[in-house]
Amino acid sequence: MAEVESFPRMTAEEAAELIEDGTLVAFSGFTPAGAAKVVPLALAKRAKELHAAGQPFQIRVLTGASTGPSIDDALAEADAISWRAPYQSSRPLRERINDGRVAFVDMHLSHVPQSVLFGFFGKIDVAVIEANRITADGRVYLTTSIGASPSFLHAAEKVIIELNHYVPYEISDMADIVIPKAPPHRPALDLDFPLQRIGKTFARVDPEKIVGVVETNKPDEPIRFTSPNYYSGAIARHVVNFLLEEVAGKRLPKEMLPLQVGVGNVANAVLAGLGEHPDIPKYMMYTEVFQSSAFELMKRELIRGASTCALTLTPIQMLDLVGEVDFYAPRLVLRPQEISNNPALVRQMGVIALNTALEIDLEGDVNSSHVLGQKVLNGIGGSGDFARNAYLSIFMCPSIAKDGTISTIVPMCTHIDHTEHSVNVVVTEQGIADLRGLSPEKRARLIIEKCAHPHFRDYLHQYINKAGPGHIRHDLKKVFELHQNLLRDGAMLPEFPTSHEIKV
Ligand code: 0RQ
Repeated sequence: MAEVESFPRMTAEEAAELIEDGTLVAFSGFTPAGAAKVVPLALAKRAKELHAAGQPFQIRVLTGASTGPSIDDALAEADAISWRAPYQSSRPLRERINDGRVAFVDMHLSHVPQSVLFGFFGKIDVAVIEANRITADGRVYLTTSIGASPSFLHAAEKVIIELNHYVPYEISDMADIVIPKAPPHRPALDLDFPLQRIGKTFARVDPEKIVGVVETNKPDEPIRFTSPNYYSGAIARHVVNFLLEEVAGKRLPKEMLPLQVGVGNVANAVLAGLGEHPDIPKYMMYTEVFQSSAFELMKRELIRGASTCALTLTPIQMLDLVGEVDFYAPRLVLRPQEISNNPALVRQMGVIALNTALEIDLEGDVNSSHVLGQKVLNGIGGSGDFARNAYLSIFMCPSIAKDGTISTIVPMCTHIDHTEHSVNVVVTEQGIADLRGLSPEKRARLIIEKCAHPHFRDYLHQYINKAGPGHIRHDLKKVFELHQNLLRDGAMLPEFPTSHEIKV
């Protein structure tokens, strides 16, 4: 590889030696796609050895979004992370965030690159970025995600490249990379449809900053989804019927508008459910994660094309993608997260946003991130970038959680990621509540009737009946009674049937 000969090659262990205690390290990765893999593992090993010798070693970790286990699981288990942003989905890291050992900053994902550019995180000491090609003049071809890597490469003082030969060039050539300038010199983005290209297929780095190149040959770490079940199937059916009614009512064009679909089991299953319906037209996606169910729909030509920030696919799908690259390349564009999640572009293109909630309150506010308002699950991720600016913002979740001990429809959310102003439609397996144009009391009654589980409906109606008058009706003494019951008794309401008897 003539073009990389001028850069110092080294092992992952040698690269890890270049990273000092207390530094801010930016890793590539948006989901496990394109995440650095070998240097973080070597860093975790180094941290354990230093800790065993009684020496401190912790770094501050910045990424595009969640990562693979080699970053978050390994570094958290080695107690090597002191601070983390902007999103995570790692069990060991979550435990340390929630018991106060790791300081976590939960952020809108579109804000990450510009926060780097504006200097809001301070100096980025080192960027560790996966690429499959670099050139002597500083072109860096990224792999299965773009994330915030172009901005990390631009801002970091030192750069370590994980040169991953597993990822074929055809994938990096799907990239369309542009870094918007800082205001007041920031022109509008001239992007009118999802597959339009406005940038380059590579990111740029000052070659002088490259302190190490580590050669690897590794696939992305897999992500596992639970199989679609009764709940996700019913939610998908409600969403499909709703979209078809919108088309019939001419509130949506007949070819639909681009879809964004969030992360997790529910979103993945709902997307698969959309594909099953013969009347849903072939559509485009303007989304941040192109995950396995979307890939299957594209393979069947039900999705016409997708703009995304990451390809979060199974190893078999990745082989399929490369084997049929002539089919997929014209249909996929990989963008940096400040473009894939750009609020102005979401508004401009009229994206339909489908995101998942942990709990939804009677006004239509949504909690997507914090259990009982206290313990973070994953974070807000990109959901806010889309929900706030969507043509239609739809939130979905099963009406109950944890075998029915929890109602996801509650009088007031214990933490709010998306306010009632950013939520048009609420869906559970029970039904769909179209909140557009409704006053708070009407919204509350509709959410209870259409979306709450029957076991909780009487309680919720009584709550509203007895709440004090006002534009929004609440009883401040009882507003968190269900949550307090859960903490005290292990269930929001007593006498819920056991899971196999749940009436749905
Ligand atoms: O717990 O794992 O112990 O069984 O929460 O719930 O139903 O499997 O849902 O995998 O679809 O994830 C909101 C977390 C949903 C995800 C969330 C428990 C439940 C289960 C997970 P177990 P499910 P999903 C852009 C989009 C925010 C970021 C986002 C998410 C676990 O979608 O992180 O949208 N969204 N990004 O039992 C207590 C409740 C609960 C509850 C469910 N009310 N109280 N626990 N659970 N409801 C993409 C990116 O940003 C990259």
